[in-house]
Amino acid sequence: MSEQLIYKRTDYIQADKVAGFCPGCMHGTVMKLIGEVLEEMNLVDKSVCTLGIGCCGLQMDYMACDNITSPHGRACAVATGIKRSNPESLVYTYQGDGDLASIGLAETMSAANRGENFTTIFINNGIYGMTGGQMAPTTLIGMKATTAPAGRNAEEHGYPMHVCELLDKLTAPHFLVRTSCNTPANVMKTKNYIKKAFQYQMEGKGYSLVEIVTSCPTNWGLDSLKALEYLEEKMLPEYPLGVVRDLG
Ligand SMILES: Cc1ncc(C[n+]2csc(CCOP(=O)(O)OP(=O)(O)O)c2C)c(N)n1
Ligand code: SF4
Repeated sequence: MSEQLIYKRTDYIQADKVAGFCPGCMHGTVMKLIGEVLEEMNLVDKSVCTLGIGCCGLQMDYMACDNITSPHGRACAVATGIKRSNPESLVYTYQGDGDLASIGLAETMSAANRGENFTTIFINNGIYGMTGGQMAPTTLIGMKATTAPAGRNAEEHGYPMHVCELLDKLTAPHFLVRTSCNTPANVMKTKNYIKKAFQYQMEGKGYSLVEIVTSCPTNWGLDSLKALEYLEEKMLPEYPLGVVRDLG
């Protein structure tokens, strides 16, 4: 009987690597989706990832495509240089919310405002993951962080930042969407959004950002399943899913 291949690991992930992300972390899921999209589009060898600093940057240990780790927050500036000097490459940044929306907000806004022709994959887990749970711009009101042990309060810390909606105030961005990987259906949607963003880039249509609302069970102090519940009950009402802008 001949064998039928029904699933194979994406070539974008090095064959000998086992993911070291915490149980329940969605970085690994998103990484797999990016790999599947690049493979389906035949772009693995043409892709360049500019990584932010944080757990998002751990991807460099696993991926089998060109990548560069940017100084903290500067992934969009680095991607600008790479894409402008290699316009035929598929260039994307992969950044957490501390990296993209805190120390890197200026670079993110400026690249989006210039309509740079690359894609940002933005992992919004509401907290600084790698450094142990400090408050991020996306931390929810009432959510505990090591720098807000009583929970974020608006008076002292301001409000959770909605990156897609902020960028939607700019003229240039082509595609802005917020998605999640909390259910199989949303995993598939996320894959399709990443593919759409990459397609737009290859058609030269300008800046796109795919925000993915994810969990950080370790720094949320929850097990994987409870973290999923928290994501659905608390994160998604604050960060509603859907297309914010699609210029087609
Ligand atoms: C200039 C600079 N400041 C601070 C740090 C310390 N630092 C490393 S990762 C990080 C936060 C990362 O959080 P996030 O972007 O949310 O990514 P995650 O770990 O959740 O994927 C910080 C503050 C650094 N590496 N460089
Ligand atoms: S600390 Fe959080 S973001 Fe980092 S690998 Fe663990 S669960 Fe993922």
